[in-house]
Amino acid sequence: MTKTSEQMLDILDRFQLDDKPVAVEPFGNGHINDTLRTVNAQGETKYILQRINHHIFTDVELLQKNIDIVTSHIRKKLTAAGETDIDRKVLTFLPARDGKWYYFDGDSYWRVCLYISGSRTLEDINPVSSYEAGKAFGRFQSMLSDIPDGTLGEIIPNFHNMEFRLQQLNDAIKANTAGRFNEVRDLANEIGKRSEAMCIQEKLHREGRLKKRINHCDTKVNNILFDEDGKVLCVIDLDTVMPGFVLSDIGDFIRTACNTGAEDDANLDRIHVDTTIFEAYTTGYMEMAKNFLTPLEISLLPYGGRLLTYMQTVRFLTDYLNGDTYYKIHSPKHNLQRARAQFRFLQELEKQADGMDGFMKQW
Ligand code: ADP
Ligand code: GN1
Ligand code: MG
Repeated sequence: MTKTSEQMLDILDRFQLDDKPVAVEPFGNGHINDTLRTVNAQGETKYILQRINHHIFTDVELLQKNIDIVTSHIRKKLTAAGETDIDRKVLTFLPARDGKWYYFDGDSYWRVCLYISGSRTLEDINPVSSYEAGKAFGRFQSMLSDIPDGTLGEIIPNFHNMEFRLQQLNDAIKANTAGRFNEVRDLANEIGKRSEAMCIQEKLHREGRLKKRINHCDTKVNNILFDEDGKVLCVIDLDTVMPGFVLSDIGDFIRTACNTGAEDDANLDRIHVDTTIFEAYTTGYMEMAKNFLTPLEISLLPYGGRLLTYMQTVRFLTDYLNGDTYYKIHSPKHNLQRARAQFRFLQELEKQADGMDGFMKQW
């Protein structure tokens, strides 16, 4: 349900805030939650207000508990490392007046965090910012690596489980709820050809050769805040931080940052791989992560890019077949356009696979 500005200001008033917002504005372009920023009487932004998509994050209590564990843990690590300006280096959520980390208005769930001042997201990443991003995600994983098993709940079960995602696609094909299968038969065939090669993580895990670690699980470029000088301030969008395979995080970064086109590019000829972004990211990432990764994980990192791109093709296509029930869409065939663009990027990554896999040999 759409809310008026007045209703949103009323929602903000349910939180323990020091500053008084007088207006809210839509902000960011995520596919799941609704993000707004506040404006005070001086025209300054102090807070981010988000409506949590509780159809996807069905256990909001667990969601916010996980985020509290993660942000408190990082804060402790940053303090111990003698970092300054910590409020700009980790997200700070603010409690509601009743002490909870969210407010339920009878219809939607809301949360508020501090707006990180002087921050921006980069749409066009270059090798320097990519190297910084690699260090940031390596450090992020490393800081979370000592959270004991079982502490964080698996907020969306099987989130990056490829076998499960293929099962969902097969179910969607069988049900053909929206009557769209004929239109996507070609793409479904291409997906089918690669299914075995794309499920090796689950197989390696069953054989005891690949363990689960705490990952961010949504390392899109726009989930990193940079300062004016292109240095990383903070990793944001912590909803999906949970145990998973380490390839997820480098994978989603390759998927979004190394693509010379857009995630949903209508012009497939714009889609190529910028390998300089991959090399810079991997160099930064390995500086932080090589002490905890196994040789098998290191060799598989570029495969992570192919895997996450394949997975995203499958997820967008599944949603298209189901009649667009998961991702926000901005045109009737948006999910199909996204799926086709992701598949083209996968084909481009496949062409570069030998070079990218070979780059890992130096470690
Ligand atoms: P979504 O789940 O919809 O992707 P995000 O938490 O990633 O939501 O927020 C969407 C956008 O809002 C981000 O890409 C970033 O530009 C901006 N943003 C989110 N949180 C903050 C913050 N604390 N400070 C500054 N900008 C933020
Ligand atoms: C969603 O919320 P956002 O836009 O950062 C999705 C990711 C997908 C991504 C594709 C909870 O991320 O898993 O990779 O869209 N988040 C969830 O762009 O499903
Ligand atoms: Mg985001």
